[in-house]
Amino acid sequence: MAIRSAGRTRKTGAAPRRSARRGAQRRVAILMGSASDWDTMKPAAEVLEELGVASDVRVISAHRTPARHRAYVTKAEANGIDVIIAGAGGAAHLAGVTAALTLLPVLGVPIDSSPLQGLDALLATVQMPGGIPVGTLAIGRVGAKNAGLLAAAILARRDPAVRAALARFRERQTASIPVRP
Ligand code: AIR
Repeated sequence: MAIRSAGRTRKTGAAPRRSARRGAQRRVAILMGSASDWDTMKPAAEVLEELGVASDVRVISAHRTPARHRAYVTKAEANGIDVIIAGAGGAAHLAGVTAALTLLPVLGVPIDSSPLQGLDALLATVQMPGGIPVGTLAIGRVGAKNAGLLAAAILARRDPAVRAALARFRERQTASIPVRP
């Protein structure tokens, strides 16, 4: 399997890539419309890493890099990707066009990067025409975290190790909630 990790990014100069285990099969793709989305999308990669699921993180814009988008998404299933998470802000068409190009489940994260604070991205991501579904999460970092968890839950149906990791995550979360403030 020859999915490369993401290259250097235009704005931050940092390489937004993450893998739970070096050399592990990357089963979840995390796409974002701009390198400026990385801070918002990072919780998806972090929670997947916590669950032992490797992710392939890419800056891919349906508008600015349409050829890169098509090339990546149409080969994703053959490259071993099981779920695609797509986050974008503004006129956020990334998740919807991704869903149109693949049979893989696509989870959309609206990003609050515009003057409309993500409401535009939420509507663009969630209001898909019948026939091409996008599972849309909440706006921003919480949505990204939940997209990672939902991707893991999808994998968990067929992967007992991911299921066990998810169960441990829930147990830790429950134990961390105080009884009183
Ligand atoms: N975007 C990029 N291509 C298409 C869209 N919708 C989004 C990015 C980002 C916002 O435009 O997902 O949230 C602003 O991008 P930038 O690069 O100007 O910071």
